[in-house]
Amino acid sequence: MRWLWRSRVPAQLTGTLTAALVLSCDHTSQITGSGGGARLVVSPQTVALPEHQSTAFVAFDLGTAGDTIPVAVTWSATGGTISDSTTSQGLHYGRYTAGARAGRFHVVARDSRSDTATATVWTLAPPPAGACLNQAGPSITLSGAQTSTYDTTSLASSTKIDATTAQFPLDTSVNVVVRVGGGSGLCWSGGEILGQFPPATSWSTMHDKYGMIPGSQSSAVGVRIENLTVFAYGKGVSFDDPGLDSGFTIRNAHFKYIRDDCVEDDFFNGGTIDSTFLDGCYDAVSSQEDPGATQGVDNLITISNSLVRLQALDSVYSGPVPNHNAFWKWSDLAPSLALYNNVFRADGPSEEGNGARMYMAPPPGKLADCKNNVMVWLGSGSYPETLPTSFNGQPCFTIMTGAAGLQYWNNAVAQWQAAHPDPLPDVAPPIVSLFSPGISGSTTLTGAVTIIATAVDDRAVAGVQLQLNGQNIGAEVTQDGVSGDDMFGPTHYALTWDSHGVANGTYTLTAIARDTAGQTTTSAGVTVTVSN
Ligand SMILES: [Ca+2]
Repeated sequence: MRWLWRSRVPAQLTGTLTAALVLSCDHTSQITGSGGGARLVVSPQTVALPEHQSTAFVAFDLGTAGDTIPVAVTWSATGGTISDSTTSQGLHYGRYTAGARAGRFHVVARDSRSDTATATVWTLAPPPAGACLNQAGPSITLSGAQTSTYDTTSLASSTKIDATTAQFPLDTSVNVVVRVGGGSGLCWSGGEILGQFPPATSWSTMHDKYGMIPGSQSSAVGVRIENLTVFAYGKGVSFDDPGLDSGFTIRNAHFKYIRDDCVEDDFFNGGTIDSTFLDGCYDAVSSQEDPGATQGVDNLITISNSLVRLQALDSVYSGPVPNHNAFWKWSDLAPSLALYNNVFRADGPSEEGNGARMYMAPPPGKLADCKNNVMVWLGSGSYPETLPTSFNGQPCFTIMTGAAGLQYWNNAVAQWQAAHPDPLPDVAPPIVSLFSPGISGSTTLTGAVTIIATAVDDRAVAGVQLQLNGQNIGAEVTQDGVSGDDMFGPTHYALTWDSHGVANGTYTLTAIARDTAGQTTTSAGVTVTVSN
């Protein structure tokens, strides 16, 4: 569509107006009027701004030829005030000042024909300042190796749980490692929740394994979760109560190899994820209603300064393995998103599509604000969905691909790790399973075969040694796949081996994974037949 302008548009608004006009071609639902001729437009259509801050809106009638037609406009607003400022060459300006309450509000322009156009204003609460351990309130300290769950829903408001040295390598029978609740303004800082579930563990088992559930039938309004590591659980953190988990913050956290949702927000609470590394998720953030969930369209989730990577898993909800789903698992009833300064990485498309409400781009109509995000796309072809390149005239997503994209991601990870040193000893051995044979591929080995094991560590895998009946075959494999979503991608260690090296017969194949601290784990055995 080509727009013709009778009036000169001020340079500072050109980007905003262009974005708004493009949007208005696709999303006219916010604009009502008599139809048939000019229609009233307000721009920008969606804006986010801090409490008490001001921003400009502009309204004009848009002619059928794409021209602007001078029009008198009256403004009204919720959540703040709007004052009529100037009219120039058909562009009618209003200045909106946000109030002291965070939330979703509206600005309405009405012209002399009683046509109206509505814009959405997201008023942002100031992010929590400083480390939450510095807040005033009662203090609890958890130290060293933890041998049981931490489960309390009776904490006083503003309680600080200092888990800086706590490590939870709990038995795989445990479903929820940490629950905290009871009051508002709780603070959890530090600690490691270390799963020991082999990669072959079924998705249905992993689905019910939670690192942390704040609230859980008790209040955790405004909970702050900082410096937490969760490795190899089904969920990193799950907010599971409508309203009781509102206003959450996850900051400086590291969730690695998460087998379902890295962050689950299926009751549509608003919150912030900041400076956090979601390091291999089946789904990155889920906001898809559970029974009992209420409307979340007035809530906002802000993701900022974070790294988010999807990881193809060996045990999945559906489809051929390995695969992953999407960055956003999102309901129409879910919150909107503000995305600032994040780096995302996907090595392939989502297994499930938009029909399953899996979105590789911000879900339709859910972007409240966006600036300076990078999508590292290491799959084949073009990115599977359309990412917005700009939002209100500012850069929103830049796509990087190939070697340059991988380098950009690796640099971002190195920077995050340098800024988030891990002071604790590595106490968790790796998790390891055989993938092929095991989950995929023939158990009859003939001639040269490629054997693939999947190994992941809370820190780093040093190598994987394959064995037949306890005897090494081949050298230790020290490098997993660099990129890709198939069985040769990250976490997958492949050995090509000539099966003529042993006599025909039946053997037990195992894989021994070793982490950089020297701890080892031997996989479950797979019975194979060598037949040459
Ligand atoms: Ca380890």
